[in-house]
Amino acid sequence: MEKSLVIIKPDAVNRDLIGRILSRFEEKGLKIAAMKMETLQPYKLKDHYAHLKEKPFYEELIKYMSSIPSILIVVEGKQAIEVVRKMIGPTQGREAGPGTIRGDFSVSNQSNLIHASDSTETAQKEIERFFRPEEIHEYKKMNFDWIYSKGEKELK
Ligand code: IDP
Ligand code: MG
Repeated sequence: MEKSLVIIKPDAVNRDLIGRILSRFEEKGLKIAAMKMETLQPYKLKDHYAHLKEKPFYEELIKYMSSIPSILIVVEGKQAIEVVRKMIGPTQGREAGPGTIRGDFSVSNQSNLIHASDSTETAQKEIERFFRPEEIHEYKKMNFDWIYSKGEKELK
């Protein structure tokens, strides 16, 4: 099944939103395959945000993201990458719709609480950037048969 990298960012940790954000993924029926707390080092963040190197907010972004610990999570489920991106909402907190994580808890374009992978390629790279293979867990959940129907078996 598909895996996505989620980061509960320093602003969410600071605002006591770890539990509420994590609950959303559990309630949706997604599986937590890995999870840890880490203060992200600038060298890793520079890799992670390489696509934004030329942006005027880049330095501030690296500073904010490395300021205090983040929660790193690998979320697993059928079409998890797209499902999670929909759950977090668009980048700009003020534009994110109610019901999305950013829409419900953020009014900022930078302090937007959460990161999630945006494609299959980036998800794989991002998971490898932040997790060692042995930190990712394969296990059977009791409620699995109630979360997907038999007909969805072929979905990745
Ligand atoms: P995403 O997190 O929704 O995928 P990206 O464009 O990949 O958005 O940007 C990564 C992060 O950079 C955002 O989540 C946000 O924290 C920050 N960011 C993006 N655009 C701006 C901006 O215009 N001003 C300040 N920070 C920004
Ligand atoms: Mg992005």
